[in-house]
Amino acid sequence: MCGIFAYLNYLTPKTRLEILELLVNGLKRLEYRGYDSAGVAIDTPDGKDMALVKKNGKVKILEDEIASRRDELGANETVNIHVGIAHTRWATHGVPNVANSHPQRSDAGHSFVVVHNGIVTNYKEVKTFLEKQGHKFESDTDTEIIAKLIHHLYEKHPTYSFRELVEQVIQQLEGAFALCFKSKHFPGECVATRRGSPLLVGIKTKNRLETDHIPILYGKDGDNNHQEHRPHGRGELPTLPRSESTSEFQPLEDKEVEYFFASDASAVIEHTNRVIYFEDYDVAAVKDGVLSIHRLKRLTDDPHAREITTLKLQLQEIMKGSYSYFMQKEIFEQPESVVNTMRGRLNFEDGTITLGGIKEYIPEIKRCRRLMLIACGTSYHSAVATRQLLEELTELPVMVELASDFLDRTTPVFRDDVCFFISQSGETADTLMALRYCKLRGALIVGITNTVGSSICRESHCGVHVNAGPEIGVASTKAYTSQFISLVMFALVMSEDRISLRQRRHEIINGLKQLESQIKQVLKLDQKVLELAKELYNQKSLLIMGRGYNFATCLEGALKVKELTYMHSEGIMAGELKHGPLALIDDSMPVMMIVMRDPVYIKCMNALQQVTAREGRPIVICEEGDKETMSFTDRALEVPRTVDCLQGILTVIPMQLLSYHIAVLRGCNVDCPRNLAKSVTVE
Ligand code: G6Q
Ligand code: GLU
Repeated sequence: MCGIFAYLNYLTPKTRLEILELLVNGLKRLEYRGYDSAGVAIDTPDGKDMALVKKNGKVKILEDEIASRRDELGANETVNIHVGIAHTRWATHGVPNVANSHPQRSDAGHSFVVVHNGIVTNYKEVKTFLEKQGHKFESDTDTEIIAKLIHHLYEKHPTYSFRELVEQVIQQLEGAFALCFKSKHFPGECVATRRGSPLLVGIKTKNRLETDHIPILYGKDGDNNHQEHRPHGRGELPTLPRSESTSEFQPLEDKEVEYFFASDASAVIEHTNRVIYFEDYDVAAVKDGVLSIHRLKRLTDDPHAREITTLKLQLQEIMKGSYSYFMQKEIFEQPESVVNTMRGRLNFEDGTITLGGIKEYIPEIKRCRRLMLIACGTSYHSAVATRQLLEELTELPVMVELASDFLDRTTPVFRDDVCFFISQSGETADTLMALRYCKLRGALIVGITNTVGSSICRESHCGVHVNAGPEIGVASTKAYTSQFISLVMFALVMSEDRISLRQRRHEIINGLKQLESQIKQVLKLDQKVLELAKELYNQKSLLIMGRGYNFATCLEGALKVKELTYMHSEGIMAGELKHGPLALIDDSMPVMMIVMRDPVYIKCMNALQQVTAREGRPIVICEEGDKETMSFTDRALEVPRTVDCLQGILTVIPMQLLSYHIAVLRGCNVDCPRNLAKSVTVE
């Protein structure tokens, strides 16, 4: 989804050009999240106004525009204290264009500007109210009401601080947001807040910070915080309680400081590894170089402070390295990423598995009524891929659900259900909504995420970090194989005291041990896959068939082909062939079939024969050296044999490579396919 980036330098002189470069670079780091337009706001050289530069399309276009306006923007001038805010927008309200892109402003004089990630659901009511007050709107966004509302409140309460004004504003807003404000009336100050969308701040000081936490200031009288205050239908906005600072506040030791507000750490890591992840309802304000975090109301389990986290992430981890695309890099990282998922958890010596994040909950999980695996897209496929093994090793009913559909059905959920939420980003709105739905009904919530500190992570009772490392390509690859392995490890933990399953567990653990070298072997198919891609890239459609443990590979392979190449592709359960899809088969329909020597081998062979009997010429993914299967085709991709329930990890990789190569050959944007976003924070 969109990206927020703001930069505040306090007593750390920078030229305007440096500031603009910093802002644009911040946006570039967030590009992978998906967006359609971009913009920045900085002070004008005379310090009396603001300059907004906004462009439709890529950050590069914004960068070129900034370069062409260098003189007007006073690029060479140095400033000691300054706030710049920047944004990549993924339109939800109003088409992508300059007027709708952010920053959105309060008025032509730029009293206040704001960047926003999310959706304000009651924007219409607020807009009607503001229009009645004489405010003229210039965009179709929901965001613009925020800029106008803060201006309105400022005029009404001229003594309020910037932070207090933001607190007043957010109490009028419904929906999800991360916001960053800048104001002409509060030079050198920046206020940021969130509710439902991610936001963090990176802190850079000359000397190491003395403190590892920032105390939270709670409003003295915040009890009205949860009341609904809708401006519509009233003559004026209600005045809400002001939170007050207290003397407890300890400023940072260093005077010279830089702050980087961002939607995620990838935009911050090249500047500092010291960050604070904000929680919903936090209002963070920087004034006179001092950061303070406020909340209007203190809940019983609220902490006294927000911790400053030291990020372990290295910049090169989020850079492309020698690969042409992030997706390609991520496919080739899988020998290491699968090991990272198992590291410190699976002891191959004695066959024990410890999942620290859910250890204490295992007895409770063992007593549950059923397991529910809930996710979207690729993450959903990892649930499909492991369902059979989970059923086998836990002997519990296992439901696998698409988060959106699960919510549409208002599915019954009970206190003795255990609900897994699988998400690479940990921010997917559908998955998060389903999580909250299940939590409300008393189920145990287990998060399986790749993003530490993400919303799903924080809102789960317990969970497993898949530890695949940052995944930047919008098409998920290494996160999938790591999610797969995390769920396999969970199944193994659930069956550790079952004597009858000892042999099976041993076989699986052994299979996991071989994965690193087997994945390396599969990756050697790259050239061969490229040749196949050359045959296929002009086709309109690609059918991918399989069943049993490899059905998930068909779904995931087809999703990869669709999203990356814009070709039609469908994953077909081979058992369903004769119930319809067989009608599609002729000598020109491109078909791939996955045929492994597992319990459904004979059935897969039947399907293969049915296809070849209709003059289909399938490309087969089969086990290394399986001459019998290969006798039905002239094009086979041979993958090493592993234990049946892990085979899907090895069969999905040729599909990842194939979709990648077809996308390159078709000239598609591999890392940012059209219309898609890495982190889908709207339902
Ligand atoms: C797949 C896409 C997409 C993704 C979902 C769920 O290649 O990236 O299908 O898997 O949008 O995202 P999360 O795993 O982040 O919840
Ligand atoms: N809802 C806002 C808009 O459409 C923000 C979208 C976003 O998250 O980028 O402008």
